[in-house]
Amino acid sequence: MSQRTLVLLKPDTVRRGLVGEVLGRFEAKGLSIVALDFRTIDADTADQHYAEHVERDFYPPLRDFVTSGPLVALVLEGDEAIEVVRALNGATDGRKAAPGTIRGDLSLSNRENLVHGSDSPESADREIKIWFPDLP
Ligand code: RTP
Ligand code: MG
Repeated sequence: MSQRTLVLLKPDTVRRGLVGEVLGRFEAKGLSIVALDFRTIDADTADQHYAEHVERDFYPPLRDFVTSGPLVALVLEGDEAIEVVRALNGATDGRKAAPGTIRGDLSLSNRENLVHGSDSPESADREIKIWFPDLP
């Protein structure tokens, strides 16, 4: 079933010059870009996006990280896009993520792990409205 998912190429991806590499993996997989924007977010937007995590101990440094510079926000579409993107991203902790995944190949951090992908259809709907409220 075709789905849409909200993906972030977090500020570490931009800083490290890996936007092309990471975006290329999603495109090569066959997912379609239906929205894409390069932007720097403020703390309020970070809090909205990470609403489920705002009370966690790890959230303050995560908020500092995601607001630390420009990122690339995009909506990808394709068959089972939500699960497919999460599989391509790999496990949260780059040190433990499997080789062949974006995080497994390119990240050595549990926080600076390059990418975000929505974790369910409900999350995807919620997140797409936050980042791309005008997307039809
Ligand atoms: P994401 O939401 O970014 O796709 O990542 P995820 O589902 O694999 O991980 P999640 O549990 O939703 O965590 C969101 C982001 O918070 C940072 N994080 N830091 N213990 C820590 O220091 C810690 N745990 C998570 C990561 O950037 C993670 O992607
Ligand atoms: Mg998550």
